[in-house]
Amino acid sequence: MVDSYQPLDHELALDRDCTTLSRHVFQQLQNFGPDAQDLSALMNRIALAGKLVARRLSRAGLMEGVLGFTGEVNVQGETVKKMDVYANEVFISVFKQSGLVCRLASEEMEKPYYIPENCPIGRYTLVYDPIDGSSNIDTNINVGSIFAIRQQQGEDLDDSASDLLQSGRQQIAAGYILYGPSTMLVYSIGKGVHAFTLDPSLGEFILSNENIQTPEHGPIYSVNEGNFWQWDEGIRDYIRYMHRHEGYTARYSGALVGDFHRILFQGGVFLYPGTVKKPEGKLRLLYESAPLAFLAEQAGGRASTGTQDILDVIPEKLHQRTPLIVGSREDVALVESFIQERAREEASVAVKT
Ligand code: AHM
Ligand code: MG
Repeated sequence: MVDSYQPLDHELALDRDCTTLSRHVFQQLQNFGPDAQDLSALMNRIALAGKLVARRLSRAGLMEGVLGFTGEVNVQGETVKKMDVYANEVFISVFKQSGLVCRLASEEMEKPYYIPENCPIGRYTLVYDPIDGSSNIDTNINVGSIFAIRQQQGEDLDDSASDLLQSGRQQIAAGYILYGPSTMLVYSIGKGVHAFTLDPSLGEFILSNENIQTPEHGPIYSVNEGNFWQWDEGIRDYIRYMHRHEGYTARYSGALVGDFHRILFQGGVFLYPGTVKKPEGKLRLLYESAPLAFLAEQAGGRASTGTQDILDVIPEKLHQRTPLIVGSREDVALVESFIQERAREEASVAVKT
């Protein structure tokens, strides 16, 4: 006869502790002052948006008007999915009620969205990608939302949002929601990186992984190799190196959040380099690369353009794109070494000719 299963103490621990997101923010800041209240409320609002998006995604194939394209093209020149529009609106409506955010800027809106009724009190800006990896939606593969919170500086009376054109080091908080087999919210307020898993029966995000540390090195490289023919030689050299050395394996889902999540936990590197025609690459600095760079650094990893830390890049425009190399310190450095080696060779050829 098989003995009945007796859970071990540590297996019960998560259920017993039930650390919620707002409690976790207060724990980290170790006070209940106004800034801690704000951050806790902001994170709660982001969690609410995540739950609303997750709920719709979980039944997408059964509902009318959820999957497919709207027929429109966004400011990035990309076709818009119905879920992109829905998720963008969810974040707006959730933050309209918050009283805390005066301005939202997203991938789906050419200009920031202002909430004038919040402006006298709400001094924060939310930058976000409502649905990252939206080409995955119609085939029921993971997607995500990426966010960062910045303190609004100045009055922004001319709608220029010029104070957003500052480096990623100005981010107060950053994170993402991953809509995968379970929905997870991963965030940092500059005190490590922490992951919460949505318990659908409670409707709450519960702390599941505290102080995540990315390994110094990992086996995974994550890149769209279909772009090989368009890359600079430095990136091609790196990929050839991957192909010729033992101990590496490729993983690429087409959704940055999912690919980054794997590397955050298991190590390795994600890259979306520029191409010869588009040296700035595809990913957007303010609401894709910089938030993930913030998390990567907080978890002991790195994020680079190939020549500069992502968090040091000062954007010139809201929807600026940037090459992104992010993950374990050693693996990011390896990619950079190939880029820089080629740059040196090209410079020395230029000097000789
Ligand atoms: P999106 O935010 O419009 O979905 O675009 C960003 C996505 C990333 O999630 C992903 O890493 C990349 O674009 C995939 O692009 P590609 O299909 O060119 O590999
Ligand atoms: Mg995106």
